[in-house]
Amino acid sequence: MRIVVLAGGIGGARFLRGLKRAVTDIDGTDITVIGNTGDDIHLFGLKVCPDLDTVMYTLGGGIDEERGWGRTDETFRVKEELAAYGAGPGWFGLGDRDFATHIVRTQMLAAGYPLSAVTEALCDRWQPGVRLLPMSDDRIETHVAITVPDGEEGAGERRAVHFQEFWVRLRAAVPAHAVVPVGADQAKPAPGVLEAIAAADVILFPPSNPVVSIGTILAVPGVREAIAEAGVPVVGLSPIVGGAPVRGMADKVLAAVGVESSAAAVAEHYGSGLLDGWLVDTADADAVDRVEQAGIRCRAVPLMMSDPDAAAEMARRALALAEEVRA
Ligand code: FO1
Repeated sequence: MRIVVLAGGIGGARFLRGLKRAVTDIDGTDITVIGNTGDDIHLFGLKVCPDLDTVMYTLGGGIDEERGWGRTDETFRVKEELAAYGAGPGWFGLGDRDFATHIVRTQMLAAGYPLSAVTEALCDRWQPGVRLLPMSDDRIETHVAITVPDGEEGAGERRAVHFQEFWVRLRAAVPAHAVVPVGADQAKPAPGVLEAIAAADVILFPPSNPVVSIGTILAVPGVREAIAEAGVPVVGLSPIVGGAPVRGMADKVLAAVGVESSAAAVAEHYGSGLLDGWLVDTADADAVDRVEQAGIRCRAVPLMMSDPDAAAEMARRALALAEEVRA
């Protein structure tokens, strides 16, 4: 069975760890991950790809489990030295071991390799057990229109900031008025992306951020259409449980795009043209009817990824729903 998964950062990576565990005993199963690159940021002359690295490190065994991003057993001496020179920004925590990934990536990009080839080379070391494709080799950066907070120069004014500044420096604590994947409309899907979707037996939307992760991948021209026309079950898992995101700031960016923070509203946001099935948490069992009214098969199952076994069970339920929809 060929499985394609659109993945963002921490939630997507943890789901994938469960999915790998769930399918180990199913012969001939392979997983292709289409990773979000809208979170990418250029710092100190280096290209950092948070969502690709989080998937690669999590599945390759190098992730810092407690933070959910960056490398385990990390130190921050280079970061301290940069700060000593007044070389900003200081708010993004790049660790010494993590820097090696960005140096190798930037070196290869400068030598002319596309991001997809670079990602493949980095994965040679990590052996994530999935094929990890960036959604595009072209530069796409998610920017967020905010109101500058009090106490900052330009307080009260509207300004666009890089997603990482919104999420890491501002802790998503300011109103987000719009989310824009800058460059998406001129971008192309990376080599292999459309082919993987066309060859898939099932396509999964893990509990990643529906706006800045899954939404950004769907904003790459051709991707949404390819999924809608793939003719195979597309099943998603709600990142919203009981009206709040399990992790991160999905509620803030959902508001920016006018979507209520509920499991049902996210399913409706994706739409029945895209989604065939949707898993909500047992806490949202009352949402099942509304989702089914939207033409999307819906089941209520435990969706808290408390450990890899719980994530594996969620993956099994998603695959089971896909088979139910296929029938
Ligand atoms: N998230 C934080 O909340 N604080 C950080 O300092 C931070 C640093 C960082 C460095 C490398 C990396 O790959 C990810 C990092 N993240 C950090 C997480 C990142 O903001 C998120 O993983 C995504 O961009 C959202 O999924």
